[in-house]
Amino acid sequence: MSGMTRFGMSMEEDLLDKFERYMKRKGYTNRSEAIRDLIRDALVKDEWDGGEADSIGTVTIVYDHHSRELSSKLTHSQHQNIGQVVAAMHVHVDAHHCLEALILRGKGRDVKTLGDHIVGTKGVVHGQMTFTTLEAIV
Ligand code: NI
Repeated sequence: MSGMTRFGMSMEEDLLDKFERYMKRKGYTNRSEAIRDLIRDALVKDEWDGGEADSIGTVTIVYDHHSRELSSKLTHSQHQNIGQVVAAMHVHVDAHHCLEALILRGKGRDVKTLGDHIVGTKGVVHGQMTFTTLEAIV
């Protein structure tokens, strides 16, 4: 990490009030740290969109395991992309539902394509993906 540089910033009062409330809700006590986190988030998103950077995506899905075809499709997707699925955790949530948390790694574009495919598989009750890249933030 490089040294810190100070810089001034101007902002409308209304916007600052909203930002202060956002910081309080998120538990920030330091305005600079809150702004740094927002900038890191924007840079990660930008790199992700660029598609080439080494990226890590976390995909969480919930599905009904009674649908054999769905379980089989989801397992098939993971085996077909074995190099990109670096970890998988399966939790039996209740009598019907399973939750899977998958860690995907590869070029941003490829990770996003696979994650979107898994989340969008018909029968997935809920799914979401978060992502990060090291190049943008370290
Ligand atoms: Ni299960």
